[in-house]
Amino acid sequence: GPLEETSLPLFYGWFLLPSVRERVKCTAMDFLKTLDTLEEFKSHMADFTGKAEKEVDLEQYFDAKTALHCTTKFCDYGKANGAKEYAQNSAVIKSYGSVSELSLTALFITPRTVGARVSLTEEQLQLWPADGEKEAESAVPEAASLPAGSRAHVTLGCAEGVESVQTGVDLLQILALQQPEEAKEMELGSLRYFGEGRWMLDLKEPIRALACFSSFYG
Ligand code: 2AM
Repeated sequence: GPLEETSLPLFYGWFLLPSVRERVKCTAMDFLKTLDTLEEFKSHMADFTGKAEKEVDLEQYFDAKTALHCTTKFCDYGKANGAKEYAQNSAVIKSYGSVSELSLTALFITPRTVGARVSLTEEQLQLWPADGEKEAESAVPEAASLPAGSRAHVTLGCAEGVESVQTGVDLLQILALQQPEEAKEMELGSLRYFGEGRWMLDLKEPIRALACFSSFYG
């Protein structure tokens, strides 16, 4: 009936607690500011602008997100594949409303998105959907062969006209590439360029972010 159809959320995920949200946003802003001034980044500016000489202000380039979260299952109010099964999963029911610590281990940017990579614990992986990576196979053919949880991330910002679902795709794309040996050591960690405007900063100190496992109806 109609009640059943509307009882599933838009998505499930871990929602960063308000106190950590600001800290994560500040770190992301620092990252963008630093990147913007790096000669290495400037030499690949055309990836973002299409023109070699044109400058880009990364803080303006991305539309920052406010309600920071790490999506586990996109249910689309029940229309998505496996939504109902996910909602009925005993681990999901048991963990609903509980707070755990997310480990943000890297920051990445592409001409489309900026995000933080989340490294899930074994316990957190119980809440990760079986098709989490495979779903992105049409965009990233190697996705299905990456370890479960590879797609886990927090979307920090999107370029104009880009939907946030792109962030996980961008992350999987970076992970599917061979990691370049050359890295720039920075205060926050090691920065690597993956071509086509894709950069990843592996954090020396992961950001530990408390988050509540819950769902969003919109
Ligand atoms: P995100 O997880 O990269 O931020 C509402 O749109 C939320 O669900 C967003 O957080 C978004 O991306 C995520 N989302 C939207 N469509 C999705 C999809 N097809 N698969 C996985 N996550 C999706």
